[in-house]
This record gives sequence, C-alpha cells and structure tokens, in this order.
Amino acid sequence: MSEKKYSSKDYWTKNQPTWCPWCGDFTILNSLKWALNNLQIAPEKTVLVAWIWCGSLMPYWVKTYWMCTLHGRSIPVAKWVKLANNDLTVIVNAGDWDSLWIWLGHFSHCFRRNLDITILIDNNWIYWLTKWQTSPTSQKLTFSSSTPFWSIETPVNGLALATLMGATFVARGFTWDQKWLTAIIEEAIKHKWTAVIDILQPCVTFNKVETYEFYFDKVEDLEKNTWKKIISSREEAVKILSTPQEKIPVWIFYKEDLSTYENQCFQLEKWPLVSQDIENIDVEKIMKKFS
Ligand SMILES: Cc1ncc(C[n+]2csc(CCOP(=O)(O)OP(=O)(O)O)c2C)c(N)n1
Ligand code: SF4
Repeated sequence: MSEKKYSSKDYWTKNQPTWCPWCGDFTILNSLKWALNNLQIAPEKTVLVAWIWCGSLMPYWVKTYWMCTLHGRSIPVAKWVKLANNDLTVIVNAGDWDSLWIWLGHFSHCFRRNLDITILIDNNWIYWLTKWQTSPTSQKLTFSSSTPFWSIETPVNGLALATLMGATFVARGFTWDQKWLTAIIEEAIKHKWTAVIDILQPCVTFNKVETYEFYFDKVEDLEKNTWKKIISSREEAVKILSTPQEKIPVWIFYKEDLSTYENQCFQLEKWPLVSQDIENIDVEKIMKKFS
C-alpha cells in the first residue's frame, strides 16, 4: 500500500477543545478528523462552515480552512464556497436549532440543488448556548426554561424532511460510537452529492433526560448488525424515517446517485470558477437584456 501523505496530526490545531467533559461533540470532532485522514483529504483543500454555538466551535480545532458565518446561514455560505471552487471538500457543522429552525428553508432547499457538501447536525435536542431552551427536535413534553409547563409541539423530523426534499444521502450517527460515526462520515464525504447526518449528541450538562443512558437503551447496536441496511427506495426510506421504531436506527438509511448541481453547470465543466479568467467577461449584454 502506498504511504499516507497526511497523518492524523495534520488535522489537529494546537488548541484544546473547551467543551464540557463527556460532551458528544468530542466524538464528532474526532470522527471528522479520522474520516478526513482515512480518505487522505488534504487539509488545505477542506473548508468547514459553522456559526456560533457549542458544536460550531469545532472549526477552531480542525486544521482546515473554515468560516463561522451568520446564524442560520452556513448552508448558503457552504454552497457559494463550493460553487466558487468545486475542488474543495465542504463540510457544514450545525446544531439542531441552527439547522431545523432558523435555517429550515436553506436546509430543505439544499437537497433540491444537491451540491457536493456534507451536513453534520449535532443534535442534542436542546439549545445549549442560550442555556437550556426547547429546540425543534425536543420531544413532546420537554421541560426547559422556555417551556416551564412542558412543550406541546411535536418535534421536527429532519431526516424525513431531507429525504422528501430530495436528499441523496441520509444517515444517523450516535456519539457514543466513534468507529461507526467515522465510517458514516467517510461515506458521506465520499458521496458526490449533498449528504446529511443527524448525530445524536447528548448535552451532558443541560439535557438531563436524553442522556447517554437514555440512548443506550434506545439506539440500535451496529456491532450486533441490527440495522446496517441501505434502503434504495425513497418512499420506503421516508416511511421508515417517519414511523416510530422500537429502536432508533443508526447508519445510512438512503443513498442515491443523481446529477450534482456542479455537474450540470456548463461554466464548471473544465475548471473551478476560481481558476477561470474572468477579466474579459462582458456582462453588459445580459444586463441590458433584463433591464
Ligand atoms: C438570529 C439569532 N437568533 C437567536 C440567537 C440566539 N441563539 C444563540 S445559540 C441559540 C441556540 C442554538 O441551539 P443549537 O443550534 O441547537 O445548538 P446547541 O447550542 O444546542 O449546541 C440561539 C437561539 C442568535 N444568536 N441569533
Ligand atoms: S453545554 Fe452541552 S453541548 Fe455544550 S459543551 Fe457542554 S455538554 Fe456539550
């Protein structure tokens, strides 16, 4: 086997993560670094996009290019990064409020576009940064500072929504299991279309209900091979994702290869936009046509 160009150290920055001990975000960080290393993706060809919440501090601890954007705007920023230079590996790291509340429009529509980006949702079923409020993924009857008489809304089913909107890679991971989470992230990055992974990430400080112990009982055990099937029918995937299961399935649910947005842009046929000579492009004619 040929020697690896990048070692795992090439993806580490000098700074130490400041999350609470046992926070699930550590597993996501490690899994992401291992996935990049296993795939030998050049750190200088990778862009991590996030904003400002607990897990979105992740870019400080991964040695790639990164951007912390405005709240709820990571997907459009990731999209423009990808369109400007489709040679880059672009990864979005989001929270459950970030993706399934403030960003819901961007989240839904990105699957129709199907650019080659990977979206990780660090789903802790609660808002951390603003100190323990009910989130769009909180279960019914959640007690928190924003719902002191318990929540009565039903939670958003992000994966079912993504599948309905045309997602071509839909998966769930669990932060107790770094080996499988790494494998899922690797598959998502390899997938040449928009990939989404909902990651069950217990917030050990603020979420005293959906704890690791809570999930141990409920999550499928991949070592026992209880779930590990990839569904090829979108209808079946939506049905399974929308039907409460005895155990929460983790792994890749649905995968399909279609045309990426980039592949359908004639402007990107030969080179990424950043490598093209735009000096002599005359936009006057087209401006006149539509003015
Ligand atoms: C436009 C806007 N509205 C509200 C906020 C306040 N705010 C900051 S973090 C946050 C919740 C983040 O929750 P989530 O995305 O689930 O991540 P977590 O912190 O739970 O990991 C909110 C409401 C903000 N920063 N910007
Ligand atoms: S508050 Fe929760 S989500 Fe944030 S670092 Fe601590 S355990 Fe993790």
